[in-house]
Amino acid sequence: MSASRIERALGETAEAVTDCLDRLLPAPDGPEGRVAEAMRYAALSDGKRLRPFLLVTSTGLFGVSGEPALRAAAAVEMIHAYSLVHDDLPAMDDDDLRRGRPACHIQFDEATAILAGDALLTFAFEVLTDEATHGDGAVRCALARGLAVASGASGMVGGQMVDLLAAEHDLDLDGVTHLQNLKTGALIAFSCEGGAILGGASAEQRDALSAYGRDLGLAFQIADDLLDVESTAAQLGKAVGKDADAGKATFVSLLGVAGARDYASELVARAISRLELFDGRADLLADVARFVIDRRH
Ligand code: GRG
Repeated sequence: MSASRIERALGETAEAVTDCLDRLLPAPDGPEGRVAEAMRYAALSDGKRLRPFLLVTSTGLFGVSGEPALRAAAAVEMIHAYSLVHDDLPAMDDDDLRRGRPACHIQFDEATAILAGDALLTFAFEVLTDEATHGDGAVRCALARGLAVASGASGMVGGQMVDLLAAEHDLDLDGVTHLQNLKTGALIAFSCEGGAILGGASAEQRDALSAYGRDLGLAFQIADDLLDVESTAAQLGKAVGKDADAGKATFVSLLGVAGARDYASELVARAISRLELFDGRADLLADVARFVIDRRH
């Protein structure tokens, strides 16, 4: 599949998931309406919707599509949007620009941004545990548990903690890999495994998708590090070069540009090899893995 076809597939899912988010997110109403406004500002802004694409495409492998897949994908994107809102706060990365426009705390204010992040986090679980996502309570419970583990102290939040301390710790390759597996990788891996849960996959299929997601998550982060040194803020719609300025180790600082690129390609090849048991039916996941390291934003 050519780059433009995978871009088109990503675009179609992005549109459907954004439409689902728009339908699900509360409309601003009453004295508390400002938090709904900030939630919508953060979640409906232009993102690649990579995690929703992974979830919808993985679910599709098992013949499940439509509203259940879109709702689960929207829940994952809510968690991602919350993490970006909180990451941009002055107490964390202190960034003014996100997705090419003012960060949530600049557009609103810090307290509103904290509340909007909190509300996106909790609303994700409200959506996931609703019967409209899946009729079987055990499936809803497995989805909620998986997303909680990926987002919490042993996943994304834990990774953010390591990241905040990284400037003082001189991390080596194992240290940076651990940080990024938690901070970025866990949610990407869940996006793939969540599709297996929602689709009723076998344990073997679920493990394969989870392993694919872990390799892809790391490759995605290496590509992000490469974009960070090779692009401008205007191209990415967010600040660049902050890790280097803060003296934090990255895959690029540890391996060099060529070494990081080679490592990302190796991870993508390994990710794709995890899909062999789907006999060619997971071609779209193979294509998106290649796209992740070739992307320009
Ligand atoms: C505050 C709990 C908490 C966590 C923050 C994910 C994260 C942890 C911070 C984001 C900071 C960052 C730039 C991480 C690098 C990789 C990454 C997650 C980039 C943003 O994801 P994309 O490229 O963004 O998928 P879009 O805007 O396309 O959705």
